[in-house]
Amino acid sequence: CFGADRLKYPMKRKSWQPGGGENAHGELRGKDSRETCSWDDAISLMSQEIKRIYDEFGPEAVVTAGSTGMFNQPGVERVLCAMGGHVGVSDTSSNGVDTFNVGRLALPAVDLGQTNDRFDLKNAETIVLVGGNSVWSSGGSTMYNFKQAIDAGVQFVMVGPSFNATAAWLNARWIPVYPGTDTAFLLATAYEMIQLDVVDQEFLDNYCVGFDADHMPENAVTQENYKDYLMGVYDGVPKTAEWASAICGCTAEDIRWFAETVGKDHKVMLLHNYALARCMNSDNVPQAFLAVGAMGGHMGKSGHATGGAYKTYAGDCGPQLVSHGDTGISAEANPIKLTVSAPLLWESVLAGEFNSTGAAYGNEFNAKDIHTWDVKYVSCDAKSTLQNVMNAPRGIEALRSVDFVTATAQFFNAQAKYADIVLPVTTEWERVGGFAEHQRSRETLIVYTQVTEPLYEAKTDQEIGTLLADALGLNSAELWPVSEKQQFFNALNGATYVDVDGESKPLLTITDEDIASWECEGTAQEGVVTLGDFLMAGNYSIKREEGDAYTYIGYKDYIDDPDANPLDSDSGKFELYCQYKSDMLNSMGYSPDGTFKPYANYVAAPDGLGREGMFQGGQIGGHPSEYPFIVYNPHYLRRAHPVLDNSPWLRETWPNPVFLNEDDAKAKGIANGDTVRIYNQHGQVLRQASLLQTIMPGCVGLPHGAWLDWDEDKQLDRAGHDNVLCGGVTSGMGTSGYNNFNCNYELYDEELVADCDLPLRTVELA
Ligand SMILES: Nc1nc2c(c(=O)[nH]1)N[C@H]1C(S)=C(S)[C@@H](COP(=O)(O)OP(=O)(O)OC[C@H]3O[C@@H](n4cnc5c(=O)[nH]c(N)nc54)[C@H](O)[C@@H]3O)O[C@H]1N2
Ligand SMILES: Nc1nc2c(c(=O)[nH]1)N[C@H]1C(S)=C(S)[C@@H](COP(=O)(O)OP(=O)(O)OC[C@H]3O[C@@H](n4cnc5c(=O)[nH]c(N)nc54)[C@H](O)[C@@H]3O)O[C@H]1N2
Ligand SMILES: [Mo]
Repeated sequence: CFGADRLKYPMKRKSWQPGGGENAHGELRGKDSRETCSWDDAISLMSQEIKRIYDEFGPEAVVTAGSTGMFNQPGVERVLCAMGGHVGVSDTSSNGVDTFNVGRLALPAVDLGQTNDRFDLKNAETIVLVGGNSVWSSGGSTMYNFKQAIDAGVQFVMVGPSFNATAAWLNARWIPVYPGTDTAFLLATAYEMIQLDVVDQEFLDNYCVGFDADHMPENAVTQENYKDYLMGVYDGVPKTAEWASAICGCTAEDIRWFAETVGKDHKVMLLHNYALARCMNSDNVPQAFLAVGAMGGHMGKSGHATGGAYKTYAGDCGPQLVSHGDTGISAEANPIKLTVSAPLLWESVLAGEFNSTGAAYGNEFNAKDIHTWDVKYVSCDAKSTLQNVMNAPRGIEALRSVDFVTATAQFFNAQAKYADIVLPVTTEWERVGGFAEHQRSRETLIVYTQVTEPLYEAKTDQEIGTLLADALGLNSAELWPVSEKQQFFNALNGATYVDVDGESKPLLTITDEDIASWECEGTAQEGVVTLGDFLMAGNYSIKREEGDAYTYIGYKDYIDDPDANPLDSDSGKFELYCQYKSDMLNSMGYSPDGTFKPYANYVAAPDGLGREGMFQGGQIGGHPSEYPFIVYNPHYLRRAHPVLDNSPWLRETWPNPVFLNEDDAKAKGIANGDTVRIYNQHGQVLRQASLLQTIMPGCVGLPHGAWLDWDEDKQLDRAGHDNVLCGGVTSGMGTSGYNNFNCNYELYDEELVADCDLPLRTVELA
């Protein structure tokens, strides 16, 4: 907030003029100097250009990748919706392929709260983390909760490409698997569970469909079942430990040990994060994961769980116990229903056509549904699009090809650097208040309030939107009928908690004097904490104790009485054969017809191809490969995506190296601290090497979110921007598969300045 590099004034790119075409000098985006301008001038230029573009080309020439801002959708996006809409960018980012599969498949996903409450962790014998690195990526008391389990003697297992900080802290047994190969690992686990006779047949018969020929769902259009697939009946390939070992890189012994460990005679919690779902062709991983959990009978009972572990919800699930109320203002609907799939965004802008798969949350699935478009305006609003969307080098070209680019920003980040008009937006500290939505738990509500007046000339999203709407002749009072203060007050007034009888009650005691002093409208009420105390404390936590009424065991209702509490799937049961899943995935058109079966089948990835051979030394599918390594992107402690990556203190505390397997790197003559060029067919980046024995041979860990530092001449990124190596490739249901791109690396003859010693990224003024 107070950083010396904070953006202070609205700015215009020097060579840009409204009117499009030549006037835009798009080719100078990212190179040009800047002029500061007044808010009046910035808004006037912006509204003039927006009006021209909507009048001449209509809403389909406008793309915006906005997300929810403070309370609601960000200001510029709201205005664009009122102007007639824009093409949206659909992305499942965090959850990868898991987003779709939940629900109809009745999959255990963390968002649905289907694993157990934190107090139950210690009742397991073994807790398996398939991916996950809570030490770096979960806020709150996640590691404290896991500590309770360690103290109770629970054994942890980590499945994934690195023995990361979390695995080390948990003293976990590590089963190394290459990124994007979890489906193969889980298929072999299932096969070996059958061989070892540790399958809970009763659970499968009562709660699942599709495991064997005798328990098929009514809507099945084939006779194929999961068990016969595992045995190799359909493709002649039994999914043995040896078969999977060649794909995922762990030993067959590891897989058999794992199969025994997660068998029906043990109390096991199977927890996954989403890194394994953020891989190309990982579409079947949710169902393969579900199947192992079901075969072990690990649902609905204390000490057993199968589901997600993510952010502050890792190891702590159940319905939300304390929540804020509505703000009284809802998102402006976007009249344009077309969306472009994020991995294909930049290539589609350049190509002049895109498919509208609505991959994230829509219902129209078809990559062959091609639309032509001629993008004139890209608005970056509350999203780090040029950072977080795949294929950044093409992103730069795409941005240079359009008439107009705008960004709201707090610092001179990638979006701001390539934009024509940059509007300084406030941080959380400069606004009336709000709630932490992502780093909380089911039992805590975190609130923040204003600590400083807006710095320099920064404005809130609502203020920006209001100015823009007025300049465009829209009715801003209709777009924002509620003030920001009143919105915050409404959310406080409507805050609730769940009492021990399961009843929802007002959280805050609010008096008539409170209402008068806030100068807001509201209702006086009796709660369990006063408004003043709540705001002073900054949070409210439900008091919890062992065995209390809030204790939650995922799927308990269903397991106790499946007829009375059917699941959301078509059959009402866990679908190890799910007709909807394969019909949906095959209809998307990103993969050859029939690629996906109704059960979890193994599908090799398009780019992160052929680990089969790599394991045996640089061979892919039996052929030597130019890119024999796999790069994945751990979310990094120093920042939240790119946010805060500009802080010199954080840079000093956590340098941003590339993590390499020590033996691999030494074989290439690379030592700790050496500059390494990491490259593939999509791009190249530089980073200092950090050599570890705790990352699998063949793997490269390139931390997610480093601020783009693009060298135009050499066409490489010095900061190690991850989306330079993640090309615009997609698969399956069209999600972003960040974690399994092939790459190679070599020693590079250039000394890199440590990130913390680089000058602050401030604006060059003309
Ligand atoms: N400090 C910080 N915290 C964050 C974030 C941040 O940027 N910075 N981002 C937040 C957000 S939005 C998210 S989505 C979460 C993400 O946080 P996490 O869900 O923890 O995801 P990652 O960091 O991508 O991956 C964690 C670990 O999974 C393993 N892994 C990677 N690929 C695979 C795979 O294919 N299979 C298996 N089995 N394991 C794999 C790697 O060992 C990696 O270290 O973090 C959140 N928290
Ligand atoms: N290669 C690769 N790419 C990835 C990932 C990966 O692992 N590898 N992870 C993916 C994941 S899991 C996620 S969730 C996405 C995240 O991608 P994004 O949703 O783009 O996340 P942020 O970078 O947090 O973007 C938020 C932006 O909004 C700004 N901002 C914050 N508050 C406000 C506000 O109130 N108003 C306005 N106007 N702006 C505000 C911030 O400064 C920041 O620039 O990235 C994805 N991209
Ligand atoms: Mo995420």
